[in-house]
Amino acid sequence: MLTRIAGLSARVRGPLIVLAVLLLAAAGLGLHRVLGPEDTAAARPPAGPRTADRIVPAPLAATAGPGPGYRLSERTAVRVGDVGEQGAEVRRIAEQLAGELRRPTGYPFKVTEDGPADGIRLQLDPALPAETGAEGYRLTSDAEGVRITARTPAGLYRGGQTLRQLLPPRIESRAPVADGPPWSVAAVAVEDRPRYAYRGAMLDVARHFFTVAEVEGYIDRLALYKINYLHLHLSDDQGWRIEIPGRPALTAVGASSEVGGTPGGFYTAADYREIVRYAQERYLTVVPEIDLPGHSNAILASYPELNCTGSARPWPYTGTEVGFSTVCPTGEAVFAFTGEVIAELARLTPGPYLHIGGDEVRAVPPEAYRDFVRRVGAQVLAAGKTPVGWNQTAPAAGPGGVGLLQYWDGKGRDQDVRDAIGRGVKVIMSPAGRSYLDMKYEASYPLGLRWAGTIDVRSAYSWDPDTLVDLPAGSVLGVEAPLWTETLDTPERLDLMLLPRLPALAELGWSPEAGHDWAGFRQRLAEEGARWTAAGFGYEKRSEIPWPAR
Ligand code: TNX
Repeated sequence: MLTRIAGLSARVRGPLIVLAVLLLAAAGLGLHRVLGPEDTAAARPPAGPRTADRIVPAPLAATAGPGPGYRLSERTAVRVGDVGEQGAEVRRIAEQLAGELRRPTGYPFKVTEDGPADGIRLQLDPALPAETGAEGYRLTSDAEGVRITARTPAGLYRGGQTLRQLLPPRIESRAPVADGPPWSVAAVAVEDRPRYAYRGAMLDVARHFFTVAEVEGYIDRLALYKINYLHLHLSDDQGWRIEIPGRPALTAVGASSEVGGTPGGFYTAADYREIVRYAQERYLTVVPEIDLPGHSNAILASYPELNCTGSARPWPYTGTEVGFSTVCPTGEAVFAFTGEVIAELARLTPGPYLHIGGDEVRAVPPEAYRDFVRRVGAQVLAAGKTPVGWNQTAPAAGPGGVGLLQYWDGKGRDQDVRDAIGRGVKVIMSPAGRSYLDMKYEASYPLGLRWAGTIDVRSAYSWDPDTLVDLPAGSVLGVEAPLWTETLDTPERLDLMLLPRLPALAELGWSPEAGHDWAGFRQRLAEEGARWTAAGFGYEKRSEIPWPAR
């Protein structure tokens, strides 16, 4: 008696669920309710088991099982099974999950290698089908417990995020929940893996600086939705945000300000390492970006000798214009500078990518621009990393140069991108009109910009990364949602732009295209509001989403 849920359209899925419930009820198997009107209309927070039909991003397949599911208790242990070579990491993931469950429930969640049969079990299983991949997992729950299996620790971690979503929203509370609901997981079998290998979010810490703790809070939000890359925009006209040995003016001068003239800030190497570590523990890879040759006024203010066009503005530059600055694209002093910066970033960054920007350069002729990007790209390759560039760098992309393009504006240059794909390059889709989380929800919205249009939740959700732009099949590595911060100066404001749109982008990146369905998505998203409130995350209560009345 199985009902495959994801992968079917809502039209087919709804009746199938109803049919399954009726058949199971008729068979006297006592299936828990799947989705009823009381879930959304309840005057009190939902207390019962949650079903797989509420997982965001939607899983590849979910099957509502018979029986009452599993209820967490004082006795629930987290077992890591036969741990093998990667045992320490599996144990760490188990400890992290146990820690998250302990806070609201107050239960001890002992992490053990054997122990009682019931409980939560995390098990590596190399015998799972190869298509499960590096991030796929299986999760099953019944009266005995919850089992997550995966081929890799990353898969176990992603499965753990699904388990959080299968519990009542108050499981996200950072403090003990008095009078908590029964902490129950519905009986379910989930089989899951991502559509795309790259599912990113970007934070612009250059226009406004955000502290390590604030960036870690941002990571918490991303991890819930199975985002696996965090792109940090570390330099721009208004500020430079990372310490580089031998280049003290970058931090003494370049980091001293931000948009609006407030003080700015920067990350020491230890700060940056801490962000990388925190991200890694949640299976996110940091992609640092130093934007060159444009967006470089903070560099020029710090080291004026890197300027040969007179493009610098007086320091500090606290406005929000773009495209005016450039480092000298042919100067040897500039390549010495980029070499030092790249070497340090490569040393501090365990991930495979370094982003070299390349957008909005007005002051450099195309040939000089292309040669500059190729040479900086070669420096990144020599440092052992793959250079990533905004789509303007397409003419410099291919073997020996930029290896991954981030598509954001197109602006009639799609052919350049197609040509680069012909040279073996892949693309991350960040179309500004769909994925830029700094765009306003609607024209009258107080925060954000409008140059790429307005983006409500529905339009953030309703596109296909493979087909929005005419690109050869198989060339899209994934999606990324950038959050530029010209108008966003506090973590509270970041939240208002991020939630509820980030989950829309996350679902485009993770879930099978065949299951995309706005009507179903907005229902699942509505349930996330209570989860964010419990976690202390702010969000914009857009009227497009049927938030339950509380
Ligand atoms: C365009 S996207 C930019 C940024 C701005 C952003 C604001 C890109 C590569 N360049 O410099 O912050 O628009 O939405």
